[in-house]
Amino acid sequence: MASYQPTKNDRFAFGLWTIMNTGRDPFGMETRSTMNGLDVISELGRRHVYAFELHAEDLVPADASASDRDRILAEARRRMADENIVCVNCGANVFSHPVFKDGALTSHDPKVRQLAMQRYLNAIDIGRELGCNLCDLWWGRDGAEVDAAKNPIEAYKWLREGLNYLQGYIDKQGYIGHRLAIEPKPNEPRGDTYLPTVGHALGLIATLDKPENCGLVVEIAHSRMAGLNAYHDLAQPLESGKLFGCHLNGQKPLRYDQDLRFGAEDLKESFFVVKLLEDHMWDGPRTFDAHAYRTADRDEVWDFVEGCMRTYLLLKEKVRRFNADPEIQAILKDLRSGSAEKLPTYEDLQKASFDWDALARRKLHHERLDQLTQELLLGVG
Ligand code: GLO
Ligand code: MG
Repeated sequence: MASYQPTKNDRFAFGLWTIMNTGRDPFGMETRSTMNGLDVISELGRRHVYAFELHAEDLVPADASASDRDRILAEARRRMADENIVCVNCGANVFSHPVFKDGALTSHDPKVRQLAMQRYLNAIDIGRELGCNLCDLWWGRDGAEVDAAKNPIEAYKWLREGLNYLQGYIDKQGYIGHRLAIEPKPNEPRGDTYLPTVGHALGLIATLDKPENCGLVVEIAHSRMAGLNAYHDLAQPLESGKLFGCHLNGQKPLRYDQDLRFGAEDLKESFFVVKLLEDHMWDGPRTFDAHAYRTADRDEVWDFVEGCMRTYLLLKEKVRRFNADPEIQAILKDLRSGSAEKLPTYEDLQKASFDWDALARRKLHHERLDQLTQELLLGVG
């Protein structure tokens, strides 16, 4: 019987920023105090969370002196060791400060582009010092509202140039195993973001100097914001070895970025997301990138943390039952019979005759299969 109690082996992770979130939104001020990044590391570790992600600036302010930086990082490492929690991604905050108001890597101003790259170099260094090997780039401000002002062709060139430049730094420093990832998002805070979806990001990655060293962090809410199927969006990079990270949360489709607790919206899709990661034994961290509701106080943020992990474990147990359910498995076996058949030669295929009517009459049992899935999720199966 599953206990639904998280353990370090579940490889759950949270972004530091998710716990530090104060409930502020575009129309309202904070509803709870923030938390120091170091304390977040300790609190997550105590709650059996395996890892954390961060923007370097969540821990080390951009204007920190060299000695403050070193002191903070030493303290972070001490807390990580005390609570047995690791760091799995360190990116940069190149979206909050007004200097990035019209983009970071794609700003028209070369000084702003350089500043953004300096922040990313800093994030790679800090990530290294915290023992992680990923720099996830979520370029919140790299996009546009006024198309008259910006040229997307130029923007894509600058993104490629920026990624190649960062890769050059990783190579020059000899940071073996350190990788880059793009986290696509269709909009918000910009009206339109460059590289809005998984497919767009994969397309750009293929044109990099070292495409093998750049992958994706897929956030399921971002797929839903674009009206896409998050399960499918995760599957494509997973299939091609490009899934370097995932951000799990809840989101109503085609809306502003809601960052709801994992599973709080669209349980069925969340189930298939868990099924995908578990069935394929994806070995990366299950990172939650969401916030407690604005109505939550500081204590309730921990309810949100527990809720994300518990829902994942509940869905994982449903996956186990789905995979063990005789009726479901019999339908799947029938559906897939023959599906691994190899392609014939061109000559054989050209000569082959097909029984169109029999093929079209084949029973697929989708009604029954989906109902069984539904019942399982509703606690009947
Ligand atoms: C915002 C993004 C953001 C990124 C983070 C990664 O919508 O999801 O939270 O995941 O900046 O470093
Ligand atoms: Mg994210």
